[in-house]
Amino acid sequence: MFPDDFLFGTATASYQIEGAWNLSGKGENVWDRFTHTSPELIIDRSNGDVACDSYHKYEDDVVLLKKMGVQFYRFSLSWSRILPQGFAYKINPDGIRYYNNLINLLIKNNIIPLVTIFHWDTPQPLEDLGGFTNELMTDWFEDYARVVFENFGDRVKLWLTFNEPKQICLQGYGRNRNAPGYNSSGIGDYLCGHNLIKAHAKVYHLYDKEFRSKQNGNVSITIDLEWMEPGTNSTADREAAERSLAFSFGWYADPIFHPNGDYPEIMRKLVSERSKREGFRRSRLPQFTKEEVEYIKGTYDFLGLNHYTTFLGKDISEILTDGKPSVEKDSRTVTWQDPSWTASTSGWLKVVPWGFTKSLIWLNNRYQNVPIYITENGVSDHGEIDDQGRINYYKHYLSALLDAIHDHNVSVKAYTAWSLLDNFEWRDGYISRFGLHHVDFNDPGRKRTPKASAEYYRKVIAARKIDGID
Ligand code: PNW
Repeated sequence: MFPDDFLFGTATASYQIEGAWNLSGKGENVWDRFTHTSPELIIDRSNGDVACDSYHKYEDDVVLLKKMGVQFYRFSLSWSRILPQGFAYKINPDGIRYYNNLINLLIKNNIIPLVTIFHWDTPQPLEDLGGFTNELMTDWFEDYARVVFENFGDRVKLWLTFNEPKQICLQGYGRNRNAPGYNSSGIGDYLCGHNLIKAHAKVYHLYDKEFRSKQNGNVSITIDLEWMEPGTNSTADREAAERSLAFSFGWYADPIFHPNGDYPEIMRKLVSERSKREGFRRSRLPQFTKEEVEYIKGTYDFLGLNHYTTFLGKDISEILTDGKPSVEKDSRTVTWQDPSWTASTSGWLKVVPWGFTKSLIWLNNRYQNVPIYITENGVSDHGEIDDQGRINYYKHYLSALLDAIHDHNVSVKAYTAWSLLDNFEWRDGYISRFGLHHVDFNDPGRKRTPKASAEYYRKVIAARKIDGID
């Protein structure tokens, strides 16, 4: 059984579902720009111009949520819909109205809104000034967050500042996989991370200072964790797997959630050493001042976790300094996945339920029993309505979650299935489908059809257990 106060929900993100990319006053964001100028980087050359058209069909979405019986709905705000230029001098009333309508309808239906303030869609005018490589982004993000708290904070009590900083920085600034498409591995990605962590802390303090006493909500950040299992039992590989977790999850989580604050020590040491060998005059990993470490530490009310899959990790002890720097080289590990693990349509996503239990135990130890909200978990396929593979995935991952709760005392408070709808899956366009509901992207009405997994999830939520449900 799931604990009595455990919450079930599902999630989406603005660029992936809303469409209406240039309607009702919305400004251009980096995903608009990226998909319009580099369609060849998207598998099916598609974009989010219309997507699920949830800008016009949010009422239908709420009906689907209601039917599944979820207790909360996680969605994200489009910064450029609210502030078309990115800066807070010009607020778009239609953008505010859209989110007010959605929030009010959710509340009327007894569904708690869990709001992600930023899920990857930076306003283009801010990206033109460097985006997350510009330290002023911390101010611009704070200004945006103030508008958001002022307009929605009377009803929204659960906030996430950022979704998956690691993906934003590694894929967006390090290796040109996601918008905005910088290619600055081992430099731009660290710089992005540095500013993003500061922006998060600033917004947490803003909430504390100006909003918490009246609004009484909870604020955190969502970080994704891919479990790292040692590739062999050797000490070197066991240390490598641990190092890889420090370089992936610890990078973002330690400064905020670890009692010592700051980046993991091993990360500071290895990046600094390698930078020196490469001829850099200073570490490619920026440093927090003592004051900043204290300012950032503890800026959370819970931990938001996205978890999908597991990798194997292996030590590479030789220190090559040829070619481009990279976070992976800095961490002195290589990672891969076991070809025998069940695949999905996402290249990186293999079905490994035990990795979920191990992740949660690891988090519980490292971050001292922090309350955890699972803010994403799910699997991709080709969009079958009878999606037995997805049911199987949820069944086994939920079971792995229950193991963590009951056998290892991990304090998990909520679970979010990604995603409510088939949607624009970033570089995978509309080819990889994560939805509990099928969306017909050839239909101008974007017809939604519940998959078998939606019915399965409904039953799990109603019974609050997984045994005996199929
Ligand atoms: C997440 N990885 O991205 C995002 O938050 C969602 O917007 C997205 O649709 C969903 O997962 C499915 O892709 C991730 O390589 C992308 O481990 C890649 C990884 C993890 C999460």
